[in-house]
Amino acid sequence: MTDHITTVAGVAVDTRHWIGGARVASEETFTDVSPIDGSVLGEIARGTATEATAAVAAATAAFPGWAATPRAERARLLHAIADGVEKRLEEFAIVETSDNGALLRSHRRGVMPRVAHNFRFFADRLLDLGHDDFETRGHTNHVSWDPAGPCVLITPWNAPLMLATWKIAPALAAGNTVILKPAEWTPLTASLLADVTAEAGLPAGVLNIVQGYGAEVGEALVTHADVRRISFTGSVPTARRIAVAAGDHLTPLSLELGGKSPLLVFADADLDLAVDLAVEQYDNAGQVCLAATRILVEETIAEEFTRRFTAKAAALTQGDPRDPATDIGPNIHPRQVEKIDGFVRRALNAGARAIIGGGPKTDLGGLYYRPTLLTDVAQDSEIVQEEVFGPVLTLQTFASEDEAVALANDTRFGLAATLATGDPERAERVSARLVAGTVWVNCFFVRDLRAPFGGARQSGVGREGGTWSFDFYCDLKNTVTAPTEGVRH
Ligand code: TXE
Repeated sequence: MTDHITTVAGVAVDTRHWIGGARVASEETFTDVSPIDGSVLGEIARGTATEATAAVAAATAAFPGWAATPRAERARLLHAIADGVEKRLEEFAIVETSDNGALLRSHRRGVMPRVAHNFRFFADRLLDLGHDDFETRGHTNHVSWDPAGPCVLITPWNAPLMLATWKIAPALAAGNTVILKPAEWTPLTASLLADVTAEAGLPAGVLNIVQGYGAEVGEALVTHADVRRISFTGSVPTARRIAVAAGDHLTPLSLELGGKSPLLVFADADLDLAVDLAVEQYDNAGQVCLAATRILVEETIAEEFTRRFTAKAAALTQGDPRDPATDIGPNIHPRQVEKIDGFVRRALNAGARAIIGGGPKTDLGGLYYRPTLLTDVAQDSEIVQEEVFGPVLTLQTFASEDEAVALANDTRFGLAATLATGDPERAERVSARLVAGTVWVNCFFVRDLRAPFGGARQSGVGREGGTWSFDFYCDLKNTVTAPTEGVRH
């Protein structure tokens, strides 16, 4: 590493913040380590309240100009950013894989194209955003979508750039300026994005990125008086702290949090499809907020389901996420693996039985956890109620549709639910009764940016996606104009 540039898989990445269109260093740094092999990827600028204040000041200064930029020009710039991401897609993909350990093939085929699509979608959506005009006793009501101001976006490590751009794109499209704080375990692709936005011609201060720890720089951002929106994806305990901090200035919040989503498999389901859906929950080594980690199977087919699931899961390959043959890579950090293993150990001690897995895959080094399926678990036990965020699923059975729905909804979360059934009427009946922000019927992870996204209960507050993103990132204004001639009321 020289002059604040580190080289990751041949790609040069700046390790400093990006504030007001310039690279800014901090006195201190933190070490970014790859979960693939523990190698050091770089020494990253460790932000404090000083950098947080500077970033909010830059975003505040840039706001009037960006807010006044015509929609068509904002949209053009967002498309130019998407072009830049597509041009450097391979670099984004390999740097993200090095940093968070998710599969390179997923980053290439799915995630990074989606990052570009985030910009394109919200650029086009902005142009479609209508104005609502109506009349009241001869007066005109004109409803406009006004930009809100500087937005703080705080993102996690499980899908770093995907989740960051899913917030950045609508915030910028709406005419706001942004301060992004990426997760400290995955700082790199955000820094590459800063380069792309500069190349695309985004004006200085419209997008700012500060690196560092939540308690240090994150806290300083969410308590700042000039911030007009906070959007956060992460854990429930951190969300609580952010909500309390945001309360000081009553800053509007959008919170996308964890889940403990169910997969309901009815006896009338296509069993092979149901098994595929269940095995898919090990994707990204289980580090997916939407993952259906509680498998609920109708008791008459439980034995056959388990037999087929075990065979299918046994065929999964664990290893280096850069290898195209790998299905499951490492988990993100030793602390996470310890946490995952703690959940599993306590469940086993409480009487659970591991149908597969049940511990780390030690021959691959410390960060790989064996895909695990636990049964004989009580509904009120920790393993059924708490988010593990690793490749750990539980299996429970039900005797009736009512029992299935009751088990599915017996959780403090409500992010998503998946059901496998061959009966469309049952699908309709059951979906209507499930408490969840998204319900998938005979499918999983089909996501359209036009749809509202978010969670019920402690899985979140508010919805983003499509027009709902603009609802959140805009201050809606109604201007009422009296007729030029006529009555006053
Ligand atoms: O999350 P945190 P962690 C869940 C998952 C995981 C657990 C812990 O169960 O095991 O959370 O992960 C920033 N003010 N999810 O500890 O702390 C932090 O720097 C402002 C589910 O990594 O929520 C990072 O950028 N910001 C989730 C971001 O918050 C603060 C994805 C997320 O970190 C802050 C990730 C503070 N006081 C974890 N403290 C999902 N919904 O997908 C921390 N941060």
